[in-house]
Amino acid sequence: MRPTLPQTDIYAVLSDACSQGRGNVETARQLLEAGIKIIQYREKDFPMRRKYQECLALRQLCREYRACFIVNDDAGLAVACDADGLHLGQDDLPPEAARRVIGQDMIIGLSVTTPQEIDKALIIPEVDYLGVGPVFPTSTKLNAADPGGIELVEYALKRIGLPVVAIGGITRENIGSLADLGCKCFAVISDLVGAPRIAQRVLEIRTSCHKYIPSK
Ligand code: 3NM
Repeated sequence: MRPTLPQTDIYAVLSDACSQGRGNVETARQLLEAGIKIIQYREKDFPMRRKYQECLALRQLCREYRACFIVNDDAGLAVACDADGLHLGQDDLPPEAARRVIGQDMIIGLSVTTPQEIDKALIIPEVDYLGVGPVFPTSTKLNAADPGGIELVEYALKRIGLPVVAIGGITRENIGSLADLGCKCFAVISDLVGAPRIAQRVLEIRTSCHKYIPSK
């Protein structure tokens, strides 16, 4: 049976370039040790063999910590490393095609950047959660769409139907404005994996939305 996205606060997206030299596997280990329950692998420019090897190590770590492991973009890589989920952008394989590759037992997430894309995504049965953003300006994603602001997240939350993961420029300073809307899951790269001390940053981010989110 297809798993569901864990109901948790922080959705960590790894980035070797942001990781202060720790690398993805050590960063993930520290995130998992700090209680993070969703880890996404997103390295667009690495050679496939490197991606595969890192994903195998991350897959193993996520199993040990009972966390959900999601691969960005690449359905073949997701299958090869037995990921729990695949995250797709609007220019990747369409969710129905990706489902044929990955089978029924993997979560599919879809990035949406506008209200129109949200409406369309909500009627695609293969999609299990929405990545909504960028909410705020971000320099981490090249060619990111214009920020939709917290209004974009508010729109997605009001439509109901699928879990909403807010993404893009989210930091411990602005996360409260999203939590105020009732948003429960936040994908963070630079403010999380770029922190000098991961465990402390997880605590800081969680504290910023603590009264809304059960911290697990
Ligand atoms: N996807 P940071 S924004 C990977 O809007 C990604 O779909 C986005 O990085 C989207 O937390 C983004 O450092 C980058 O801003 C998020």
